[in-house]
Amino acid sequence: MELSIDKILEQAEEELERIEDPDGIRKLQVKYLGRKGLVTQFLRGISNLPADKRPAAGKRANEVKKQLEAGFAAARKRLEDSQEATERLDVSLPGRGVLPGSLHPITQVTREICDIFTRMGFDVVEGPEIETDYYNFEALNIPKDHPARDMQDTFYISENIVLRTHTSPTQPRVMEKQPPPVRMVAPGKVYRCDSDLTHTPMFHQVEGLLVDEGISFGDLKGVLTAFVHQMFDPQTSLRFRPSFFPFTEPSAEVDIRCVICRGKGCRVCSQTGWLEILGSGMVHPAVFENVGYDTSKYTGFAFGMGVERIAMLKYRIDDIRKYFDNDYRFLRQF
Ligand code: 2NL
Repeated sequence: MELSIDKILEQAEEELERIEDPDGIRKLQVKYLGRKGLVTQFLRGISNLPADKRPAAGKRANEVKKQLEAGFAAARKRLEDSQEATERLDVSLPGRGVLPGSLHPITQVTREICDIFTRMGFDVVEGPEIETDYYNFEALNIPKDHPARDMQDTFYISENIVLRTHTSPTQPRVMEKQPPPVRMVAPGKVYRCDSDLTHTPMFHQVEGLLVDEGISFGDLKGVLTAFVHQMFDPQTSLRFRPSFFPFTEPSAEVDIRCVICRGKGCRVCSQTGWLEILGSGMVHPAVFENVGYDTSKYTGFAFGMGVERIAMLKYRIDDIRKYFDNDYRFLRQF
């Protein structure tokens, strides 16, 4: 008998205390109470003891066996209880709140712009972001040597396919399909090979077009003034400044009194007191000829604006990249 039965008990209890998984309990049980287990072997060895020692040894061994069996059962229960405690569902806990989503500020401003024109009778039309050279440039009277056509400025997919650089190609697509009158705005994403503090390679525009008999520059001024007064403040002053676009003649850029300094001059308006917010003009007759409109009967005006720029002025954001970071702390404010 290498180990007295009490030594075996002491060792087993020590090991049992350190057990942390059911598998460990099973192994211990085999080690002590299995067919070749230490307690079992001790019991078998009793017959080799002197006759007068056998009864006491047998009695003690059976006590130890019972005590160990109880110990294993207790250890199993201890493990089960702690597992249950970690897995148990506390139905009294308050639920996890669902954060309400909201539209991206650029989406909100795009819709606000379109809504103002919708109330004036314009339709909202969306066109493809992947365009042909024809609709993006040719139909709009942008000549082959125009700098906007440069690989440096335009994303070319192939020789004749580009990522649209403005939403204007939507307009000849519409005009080709329907005779005047046309009143439409074209919102959407546009792409230019440009990325720095004030330019992102993708940004958003809303362009507008109105064609009918007898449309004049006065109509352009009236519609764009109504737009500015609804988008910003009804008191906002506007200024129409001569400009040039290949697709309009005459062309005008529209400035508004600086919303930050109200005309005194500040960093945002580069001390001029004015902010440029959109480009516009009377549709060039070459554009009408390209879509088969009778230039002796119809005239029209068109305009285009950058949504990020309008949104920056409206919400006084000083860095265009904030619209593209998708930082929840920024977005939740809208
Ligand atoms: C700007 C200037 C402009 C147009 C866009 C247009 C479209 C057709 C015919 C004539 Cl189909 N013009 N669009 C006209 C003037 C200016 O955009 O600064 N955009 C951000």
